[in-house]
Amino acid sequence: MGVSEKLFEAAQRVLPGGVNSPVRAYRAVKMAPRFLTRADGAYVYDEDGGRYIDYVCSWGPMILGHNHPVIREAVERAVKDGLSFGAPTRREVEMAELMVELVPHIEMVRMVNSGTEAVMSAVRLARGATGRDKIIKFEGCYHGHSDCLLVNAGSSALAGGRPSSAGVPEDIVKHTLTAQFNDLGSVEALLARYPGEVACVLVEPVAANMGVVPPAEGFLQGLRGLCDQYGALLVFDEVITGFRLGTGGAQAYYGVRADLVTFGKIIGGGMPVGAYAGSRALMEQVAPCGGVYQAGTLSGNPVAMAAGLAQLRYLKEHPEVYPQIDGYAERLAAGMREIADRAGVPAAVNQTASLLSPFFAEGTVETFAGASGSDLDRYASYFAGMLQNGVALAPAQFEAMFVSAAHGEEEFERTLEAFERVVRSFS
Ligand code: KE4
Repeated sequence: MGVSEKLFEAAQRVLPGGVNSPVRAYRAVKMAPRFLTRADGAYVYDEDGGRYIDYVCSWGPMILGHNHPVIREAVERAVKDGLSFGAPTRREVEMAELMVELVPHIEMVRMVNSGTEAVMSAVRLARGATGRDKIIKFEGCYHGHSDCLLVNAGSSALAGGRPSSAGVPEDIVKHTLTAQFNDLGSVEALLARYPGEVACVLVEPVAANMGVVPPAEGFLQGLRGLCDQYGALLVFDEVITGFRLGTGGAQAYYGVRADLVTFGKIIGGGMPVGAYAGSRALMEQVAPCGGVYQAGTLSGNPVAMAAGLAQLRYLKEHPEVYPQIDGYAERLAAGMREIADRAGVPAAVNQTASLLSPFFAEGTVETFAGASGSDLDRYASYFAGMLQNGVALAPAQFEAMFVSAAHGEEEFERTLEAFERVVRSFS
């Protein structure tokens, strides 16, 4: 028994499922999780001496690769001045000013500590600002674990076979309506059925918690039009796409204005940071200047702000990162498609910017039904095979592969070699 297995046994005695977040338990791939010791560049290292090309990237934050010196040194400098004050600091102003500068259509930002908090708060603000109770989300999209959003959720809620959660009262979720991603008709039907009652339409602009499913041509523009028609707010959950599709995120990438935008992951540089943002008219309805309450002991934490600022400033000063990582992902997806075709193994590889997902399915995957209808057992075999070949992927189909600026030609070649070995074993 290896060290990871031994640690997992100990972990399961004191941590639910042995983990602090369900997807890490590897249940969807039916094996004991790798316990990591460190990460550097494009690689992670486990307790048994394993070294893996990493496409989890901490679920998105590590866009520059792990242990980037610019971020590490910013944190090392910050910790010398203290870890947390519970008081306003210069860095929080600089962080908000930088986000307002880089992200279109936002005038104010509120920092929180996770994507969950960001989306939960944005939904509360949408409800407070409109005086309406209902919200529309999409089946298979995941927005963190706040009660009203654990309905038909994606990510590990879906992988665990519980897209809705125990412990959430019916009274809470009765206002959460579910539409189908890439199906504008399903959205309009709900808006028309509940005229004047829907506070917001909440969407991942690129669905990345059912695997990666890009928005169909006109879908996001259509949501904007429907929200304007019915007086609902359009909320882009950019916890994954924020600063991933470019410094302007999905609003810039697709040219669609959202009323509220949520962030996480990349803006923390690996530290616990989330944020929500919007117009001054909306954001000044948040306490202490408005009636929508939200607070947090560690919100805007000075060390976390140092990490986030270092990463965002680097991305602003090095725009070449984006065509680099997008180009890598595009080439990798093309190579994977070619290999699967040659091996006669049905696979759909979706890719948007530096996000990609292979699905083992016939034809294309453009909806939640397509994603959830793919061969999940084959994904589990694929995951295990890639791990054996030194490539660490998301341990569940309903996640994304994340490319970082540290992934280079050697990693590219080795990833495709591993993919070919594994896929050939299926044919
Ligand atoms: P966190 O509370 O995990 O920081 O963010 C929640 C969240 C909100 N919105 C989107 C679009 C997200 O993808 C997430 C979290 N993503 C998952 C991975 N799919 C985090 C990994 C995990 O749950 O351990």
